[in-house]
Amino acid sequence: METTTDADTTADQAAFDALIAADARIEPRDWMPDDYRRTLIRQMSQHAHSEIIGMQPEANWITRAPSLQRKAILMAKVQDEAGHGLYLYSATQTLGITRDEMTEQLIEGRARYSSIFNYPTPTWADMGAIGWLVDGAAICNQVPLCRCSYAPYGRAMVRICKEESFHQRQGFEILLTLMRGTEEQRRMAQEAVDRWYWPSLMMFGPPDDDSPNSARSMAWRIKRFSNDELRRRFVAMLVPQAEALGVTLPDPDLRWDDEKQQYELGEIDWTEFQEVLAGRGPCNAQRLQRRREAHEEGAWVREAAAAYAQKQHAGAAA
Ligand code: FAQ
Repeated sequence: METTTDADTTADQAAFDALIAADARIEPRDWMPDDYRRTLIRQMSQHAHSEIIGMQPEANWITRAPSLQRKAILMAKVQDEAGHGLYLYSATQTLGITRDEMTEQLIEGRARYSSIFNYPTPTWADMGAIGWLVDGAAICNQVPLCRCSYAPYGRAMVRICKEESFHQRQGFEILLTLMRGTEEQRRMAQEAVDRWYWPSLMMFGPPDDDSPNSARSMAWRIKRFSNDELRRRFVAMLVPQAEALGVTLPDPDLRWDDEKQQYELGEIDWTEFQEVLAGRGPCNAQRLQRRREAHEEGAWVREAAAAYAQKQHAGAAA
């Protein structure tokens, strides 16, 4: 039996540190510190859960989309989110956790998923605001993750980001169509932007001073930029787009600081963020309940797939 000595571990750690310092990639079979593995499992599984729970606010509008074309586009988008969840679960499994364990953590309410998916979607304009703001925030956060030091995560993010770019444009286009419509449609678009703007800023996580994981994740090159830096980049991207749309970003304190060459944002309501994280957002209970039901309703599919796989395996072995 092989035993691991202190000398082995020190050499492994040195090899890992050298890879990180060289900005190279860590592959699943490479040695990695336990905390690095745990951090990745935490972030990647939360990310996967977000994609899966994130299907719900938009799926809510598939039957009520205003035209056949809008319905087809929305269905494709929601299916893309399912695909993102699946790549991310697969990538997370390379770290030694099973899909069943992750699913259990989610449906038992022990896992986090993005705060943003606990808000309701009362009008069609919310589909535009989600695409423009939520997918826009996702792109700003996730493009740097394409260079994440853990290779399977980075590879999954490349494809995901391409699809998110399409999602953001379709959201922008929904809002543009509404803004070129009637007075009532313009009001509907502005109200949806008012609803989603602040929650989309919260997607980037707590302020840097209050972000316990950032420093280590940045040293490990999992995260490349801090939460506040990405949040500011996102707002800088939104400002000219809001102007093109003719919508107002609902932050009277938003201003360009010429000296710092960056936007200064108004105060974010971090109490609201903490409430949503604690499970007390507008839709937390409903989202989890729906996920649990879907899991139970899907039991026969899992059983059938397992029986089929067993049959194939028996056939191949005969
Ligand atoms: N919601 O120390 P930090 C999408 C937690 S996908 C809930 O700063 P970290 C596509 C955090 O987990 C959206 N919890 O943590 C789509 C930690 O708690 P823990 C999802 C949050 O990890 C579009 C604690 O607060 N994207 O939108 C949130 O360094 C449309 C302290 O925070 C990703 O997951 C939050 N917003 O930075 C789908 C991207 N923020 O675990 C459908 C990958 C923070 O210690 C429709 N993730 N927390 O108990 C990341 O980049 C990072 O994990 C951050 C947080 C930036 C989210």
